Amino acid sequence: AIKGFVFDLDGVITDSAEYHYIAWKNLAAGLGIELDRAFNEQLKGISRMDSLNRILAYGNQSDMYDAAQKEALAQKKNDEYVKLIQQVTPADILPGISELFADLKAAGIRIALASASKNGPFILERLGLMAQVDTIVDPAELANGKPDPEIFLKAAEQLNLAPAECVGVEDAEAGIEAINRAGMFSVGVGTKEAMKDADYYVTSTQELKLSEILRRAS
Ligand code: B16
Ligand code: MG
Repeated sequence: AIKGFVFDLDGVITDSAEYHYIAWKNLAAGLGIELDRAFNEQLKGISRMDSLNRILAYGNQSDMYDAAQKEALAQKKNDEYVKLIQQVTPADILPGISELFADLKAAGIRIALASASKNGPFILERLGLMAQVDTIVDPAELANGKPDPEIFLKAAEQLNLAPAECVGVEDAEAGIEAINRAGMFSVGVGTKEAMKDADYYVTSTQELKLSEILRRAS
């Protein structure tokens, strides 16, 4: 039986991707690299430093900065991102998520957060959802980012559950791969094409219904 749900944050609980995009776009522009939304898709679910590395590669600037300079660039992006997320309120919870959380609580199913974002706890706090989340994986403690299954395996461990007792919910292709490799039932939010490897997918968070997910997962 399913006893835990493991959620990605950005793109599933709230749309912080837009703020990541603005902050990366501005940083890249300062380096003479122009980013668009299509490219931004590749940054979803990817850690801060991996995102910077992809942007530098995209601009053919991979060898132009040493580790310390890259740290400074990543820090600069994060400073702007942190400023932007100060505006987050409970109104920014994506449609259907509050209802899903309430249904999970009522069913006695525990909730974990598996976000690559080091700003995850701050955003949950701003959304007013901190009290409803049972455990949060600290991305700073992970050796490998998504699509490696580590973050989802850690979430199951923190919930004291076997991966097979958990459902993972993601909007990124790398995230679905991570859930599948962890041995959880994967639920995707996105297009059919992007979510082709998900065990079950919906096109918007509004369609995430506990009864339907449990029916599919069993
Ligand atoms: P930070 P998720 C991810 O969140 C974002 O999708 C990704 O764009 C971001 O680079 C990453 O978190 C790291 O975030 O710079 O705040 O530590 O989708 O895993 O919830
Ligand atoms: Mg995401």
